[in-house]
This record gives sequence, structure tokens and C-alpha cells, in this order.
Amino acid sequence: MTSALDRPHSTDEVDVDRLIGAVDHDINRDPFPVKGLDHVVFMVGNAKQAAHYYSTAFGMTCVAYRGPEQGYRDYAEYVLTSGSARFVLTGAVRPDASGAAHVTKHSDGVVDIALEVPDVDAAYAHALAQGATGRTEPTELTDAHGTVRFAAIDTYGDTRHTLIDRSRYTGPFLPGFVARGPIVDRQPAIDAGLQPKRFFQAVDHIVGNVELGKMDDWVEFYKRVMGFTNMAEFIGDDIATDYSALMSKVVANGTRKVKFPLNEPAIARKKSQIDEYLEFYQGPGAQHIALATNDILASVDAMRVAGVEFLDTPDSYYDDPELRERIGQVRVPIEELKARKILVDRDEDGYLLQIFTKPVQDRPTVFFELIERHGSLGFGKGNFKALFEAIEREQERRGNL
Ligand code: TYF
Ligand code: FE
Repeated sequence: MTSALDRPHSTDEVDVDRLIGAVDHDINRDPFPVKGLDHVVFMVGNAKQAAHYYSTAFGMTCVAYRGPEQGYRDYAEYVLTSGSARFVLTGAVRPDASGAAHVTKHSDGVVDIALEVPDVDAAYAHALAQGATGRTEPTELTDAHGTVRFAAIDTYGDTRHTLIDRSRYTGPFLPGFVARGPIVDRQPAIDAGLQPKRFFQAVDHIVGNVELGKMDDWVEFYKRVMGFTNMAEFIGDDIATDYSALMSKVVANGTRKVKFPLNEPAIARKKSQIDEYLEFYQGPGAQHIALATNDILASVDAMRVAGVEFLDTPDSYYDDPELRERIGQVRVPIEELKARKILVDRDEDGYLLQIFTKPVQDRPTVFFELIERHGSLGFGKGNFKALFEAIEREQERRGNL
């Protein structure tokens, strides 16, 4: 359907910084310099099957592994990448490993949002001096590929931020991990033009859900501990009570490579989707991970073929003359977006295309977003109404509204 379209290709030469809306900024002047997102760790019930899912349905490539075979007796861990995005899928091998209790309580979820920093000791000391709770003291691991230094601090719920310096390391992930090849061979599908080489090239932002009344505390946490600043986009009282049933503010580091929207439930006419999350996740946690792509049409097509379910958007969204007026010219005809239920928003800096998956586990908790930015540094404010109506239709189907 889209072969004749103006389609970007060659994902190898993609400018990842542009895809995620990064801006010029010297991190060396920051109180807490952050180079970018290093990796995201998911604690899952069955890492072997999760690694297969993220390989087939998200087009990721397994690059490293550690488990009982390496003498790591409690867990099996698979490292998958897609461009600069790196996911670690961790599954307990023994019932007394703490990860098993984590899965019992939360089901599959994000345990660690790891940040790459130039100086682990300085970052950890600064964080603790600003009131953060230390989880792991600075630690060094060395093998034939070099040295990695890391520490970790607590954030919302049972989530942590590992702070890692891998500038002196050339191995596949961390000491202890062995290189491992892809789990599925996607090459024939790529060669046949059925799949893009990568479905996404980077993590754009990770959203945290926190309890009622706690959003501003967590905004202050990221400002104080990490020197992050507020981005303009937020969902305030007005939007919350009318249709979103949530409040949201965004904090980001100086380069905008690391962006953390923070949501709390709002008292509205309907049960908040954030309350539904907090109930099923048994507390605060990561709600959605937005994945940056340079070809959202190809990514959505490939993911749908692989069985990923996306939120529905009614045709009326696309047929509204006000939308066409607001959006103006984008790189594809609106009909191509309508066919895939992709949302579009424009602000003073440019436009963005975005779409949301349904939750990716049985509990209505973690989901993903695909985002294709064209200048816009926003989060789709113009889509909030259509998006939250779609989420509420799903809540209703689950009997949680
Ligand atoms: O990250 C964001 O802010 C957008 C919008 O529950 C959004 O993706 C905000 C809250 C939410 C779902 C999406
Ligand atoms: Fe988002």
C-alpha cells in the first residue's frame, strides 16, 4: 500500500539525536551530567519467551545473555537492541530469587531505567547529597573487554536508576554476559521488503505513574537530584477533569535526550486509567515507553503483522476538517495515517506522528508508544482527547471504568 510513498530508509545512518528531539547543550556544565539512556531492565515471568516476543513483535536483536550456564544461578537475562535502544529481559530461574516476588506482585514490568553518566561516583554522591536513596554503592566490574563502573538509586515504586559508565568497555553488555546472536532470523523478511531493518532506533521517553498528589514531589525529585527541568507540555487540572482523568508534567535533562513524563490520577467523571494501573501494578511504576522511529508506517505495519495490538482511533478523528487545518502538510497523505490509526500533532517547532499499543501483558499496566518526530519536541498534546477516549474504551472493555 505504501511502496510508492516518500519513505525514509537506510536506518543505519539515522541521526538518533534528531529522532528523539535532542537539543544542543553542554552536559559538562550540569550538576548531574547525563549522556543518555543506557538500558531498560524488565523483570518478567519468562525471559526466554519475552526475548522471543521482543525479537518478533518489536524487531529487536538479541546481542548478549547471562544465566546459569555462566554460573549466574538465580536469573536468566537477555539483552536485546534496536539502534541505540537496549532492553534487558530478566527472569528468575529460582523461586527464592527476589525477581520472582517482584513478578508475583507487579507481573512483568520495568525495574531499572539505567542512565549513562560520565562519572558514576560524582553522580551517585550528588544524588545522595540531594536526598536520593542509594540502592547500590559504586561498583566496578572488569573482564577481557574492559571495565564498567555503576551505582544505583531508588526512584518511584520498586523502580531504580542505575548510573553507569561504560566508556572503558567494549564487550556486548556488561562483564559476566556472553555475546549471543539473534533469536529469530528476520533477514529473509527484511530482504523481501516485508519488514524494516529496525522497527525503532531509540527510546524517546519513559513515563512514570505515581500516586495521587505525588506528581509534584517526583518532579521536584528529578529537578533536585538530577538537575532536570520542566518541559512545557503538561496536563493540568482543566484537561484532567474534562477528559484525561490524569495530571502530567514532563522533566528532562539538558540535552532532552532523557525525558520523563510523570502522571498522577485525577478525580474526574470516570475512573482514572492511572488508578487502574496503580491497582494492577500494586503501586507506582513505569507506564509507557515511547520508541522513536523514522518510519512509523512501516513499524506499525510490521508490528501488526506480528500480532501487536494498537489503540483504535475513530475515523472521525481524521475526517475532522479542524484536524486537517491544524496539521497542515505532513510527509504522507492523512489517508495513510487513517488506515493505520496513527495520530498526528503539530506545534510551533514542527509535527509528530504517534500511536499507542494496548498493554503488552495480561494486566492493564505497561504499554508502548511509537513516535516519529519532525521537529516537534512535544508529546502529542493535540491528541490527548482522542487518546484518552481510546484508553477509556479499553478500560470499559476490561470492566475497570
Ligand atoms: O508521554 C506522554 O505524555 C504522551 C501522552 O497515560 C500520554 O504519550 C500521557 C499519559 C498517558 C498516555 C499518554
Ligand atoms: Fe508518551
